Amino acid sequence: MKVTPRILLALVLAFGGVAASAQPVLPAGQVQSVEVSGQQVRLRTENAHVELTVYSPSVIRVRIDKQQLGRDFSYAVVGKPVAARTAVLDGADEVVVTTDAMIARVNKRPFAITFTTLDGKVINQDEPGLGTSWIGEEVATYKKLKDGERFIGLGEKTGNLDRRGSAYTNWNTDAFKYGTETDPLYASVPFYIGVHHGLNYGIFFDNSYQSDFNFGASNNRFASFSAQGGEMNYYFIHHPRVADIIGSYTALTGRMPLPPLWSLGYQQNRYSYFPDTEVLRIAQTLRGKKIPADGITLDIHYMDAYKLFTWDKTRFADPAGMIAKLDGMGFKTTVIVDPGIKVEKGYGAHERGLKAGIFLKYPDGANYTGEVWPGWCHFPDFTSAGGRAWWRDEVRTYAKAGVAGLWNDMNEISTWGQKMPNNVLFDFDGQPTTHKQGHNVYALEMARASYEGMKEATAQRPFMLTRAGFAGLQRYTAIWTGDNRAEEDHMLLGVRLMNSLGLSGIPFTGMDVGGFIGSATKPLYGRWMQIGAFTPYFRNHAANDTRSSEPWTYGEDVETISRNYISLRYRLMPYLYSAFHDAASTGEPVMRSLAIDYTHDASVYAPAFQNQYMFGKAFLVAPFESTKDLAKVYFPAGQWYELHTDAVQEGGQERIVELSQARLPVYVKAGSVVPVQALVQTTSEKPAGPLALHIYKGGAGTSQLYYEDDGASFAYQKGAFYKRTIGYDASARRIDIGAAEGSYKSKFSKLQLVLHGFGDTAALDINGKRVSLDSGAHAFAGTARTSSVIIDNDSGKIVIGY
Ligand code: NBV
Repeated sequence: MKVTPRILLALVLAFGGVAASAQPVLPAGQVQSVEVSGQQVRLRTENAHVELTVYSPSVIRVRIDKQQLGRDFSYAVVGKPVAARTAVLDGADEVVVTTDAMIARVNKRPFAITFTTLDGKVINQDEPGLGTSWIGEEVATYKKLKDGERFIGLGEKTGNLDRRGSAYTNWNTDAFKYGTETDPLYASVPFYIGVHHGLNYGIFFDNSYQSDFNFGASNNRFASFSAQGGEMNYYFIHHPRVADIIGSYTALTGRMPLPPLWSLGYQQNRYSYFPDTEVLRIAQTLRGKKIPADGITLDIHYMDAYKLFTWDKTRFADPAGMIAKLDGMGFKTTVIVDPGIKVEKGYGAHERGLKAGIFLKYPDGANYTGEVWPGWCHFPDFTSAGGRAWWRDEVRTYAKAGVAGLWNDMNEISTWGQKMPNNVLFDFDGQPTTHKQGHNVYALEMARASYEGMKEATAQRPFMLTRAGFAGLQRYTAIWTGDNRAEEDHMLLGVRLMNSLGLSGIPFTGMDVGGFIGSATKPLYGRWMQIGAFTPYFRNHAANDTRSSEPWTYGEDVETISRNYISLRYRLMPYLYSAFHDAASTGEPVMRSLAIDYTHDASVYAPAFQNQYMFGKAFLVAPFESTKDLAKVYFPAGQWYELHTDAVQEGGQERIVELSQARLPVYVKAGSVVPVQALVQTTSEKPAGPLALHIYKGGAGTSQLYYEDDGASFAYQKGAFYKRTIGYDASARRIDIGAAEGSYKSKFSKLQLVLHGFGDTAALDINGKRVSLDSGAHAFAGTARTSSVIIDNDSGKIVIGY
């Protein structure tokens, strides 16, 4: 056929896609058709297929692809859409989707989405000229930058709390010795929160390919997110409170199950403690020196030649015996697990893996071989049901020996810092794909297999720690921030990393306290221990070529500081466990960046104050370098009690505070109720005396849930818990201690009130009874006063008397 210009034109019109794909940047183009079904709207644009789904009044999902939308599959998302009133209006110029909480307006020419509040305020909108487009297989959505817009979250990312002006990449990386600006690090959480003009929203980009986020870096026009393959697939979340955005995000990606109580205790770690006698010596020294602790962790040297699921029998002749001894002393044992399985004839795990055919493979069916600790290794495919099942079986050997926790390391996958070939195939649960899509979810699925395996084998709550991960990792595991350095700025960076992880739905976080690489100075170590006591996962760790780093190795002063702060944490255990219970039920983090509760207060983003955070809802922690004598602390709105002196500080201002090596600046928010117990040396010890409820006068009327259970099993899911809500209303001078709920018998037979700042209060209404605070020996005059007001837990009676 002779191709005339007319035929050519017809061809171009008929195969618009062919012509369009010749464009260097392919836009979604104009909307051509609209189809509405219930809570879903499907659109066909010139170059794309689009689907908007209302997941809840506050969550709208957007899927966009060049092809027909494919299998709807995600390792991150476990939440399903809920019935939500949805009105869809298909007009000439736009499609308007209205829920009870927000409006999505889809412009038709060209395709672009604007999200508004119900009264029309723009929360977030596609950059009108850029929208969603492709460069080859790379898909990107561009959002218009708003004046003063800030960006927070995005998981384990270095840099400032406010990420405006920065760009980041999500590609899980073994970032040994990372710097304070290094990106990417180990874990990827493609979820961020935008804040401007009193409005907040969250965007979760559920795509496991390498993704890039640009928050107005090297441009003043847009914030964008892109991935090297796959769909544009994001969830837009809007709530007036950041806490609720995290709530909706974790309704989608899941929440942390309650961890075992012991894992909130202090953990002593080193690369590596061996042989068994050394492990026991460390445990005995902690006990002897009255430094409370609950966990000991075994790094790679417990294995025989780094072969997973084996023990070096010269170092650990009787692992079960040693673990039992540790258990008897109130220590739980965690062991490290790496995904690399040594290629070696006769090595059981390798042979069984080969037989089960569960290792990652090249397209020609040969197993992929990469080099790591044990030498050349094969790697289980955790994205296959078979791979996970195989791993679950293998980890039983640890459960059998009495191991209580698994520490999932090197799971980026790290092969000596080398890049794994992209043609390695991942099963991706039945839809084989390449390393490009599988890489970022590998660690998430490893943690899942480890968690499920240990749970099946022990029927107890297992403790899990991971280095790498993806959105949703909180369903299975805690995370720590990898190989940091024993440097002042790293300590503070660790705080920011954890604050950011908390904003990103991950409440159980830790850092190597004391620093992994290099050796800390005495003051730095002391300060780090103080801060560590106010972080969710509190573990001291150090690399193999560093000096000993146990709390007693830095001299008496530092030992005392460490003991004091670890002991403080143990006294606060009832508060901390309740905060973990909150996190497990709401998704809100334990370590709360001030951006959560004081979102629109510009000061919280100031570089000088951005490291400050709330530990639970009561404590304001202001971490500083150990080298400083003076520092500025920002006190957000409200009133704040200095933890040790009860001195009251008015909020809404900054103050210069004097620093000392012995004290970390910590303040308690007025109106807080803080449950405290007597000192114990391990969480397995029963605390003596009553549970003291410390109440700090002031605030706007609060309630605190006190929660307790056996701390180990899943019986709490069947009602075996004990909880009470303690309400405190300062203006009404009322304290209401709610009835005990649940079938679990509290370990405290009595509750006691400790009142702070009530010196000028004559009387309080306690559970409807007027109690004079003036009578008797001025029981409540001055600062903290312990009452004789007792709630008898055993009889259920509230006995108020002197
Ligand atoms: O297993 C040894 C280390 C471990 O101590 C550390 O915490 C991990 O982040 N591991 C990395 C292996 C490589 C260390 C150079």
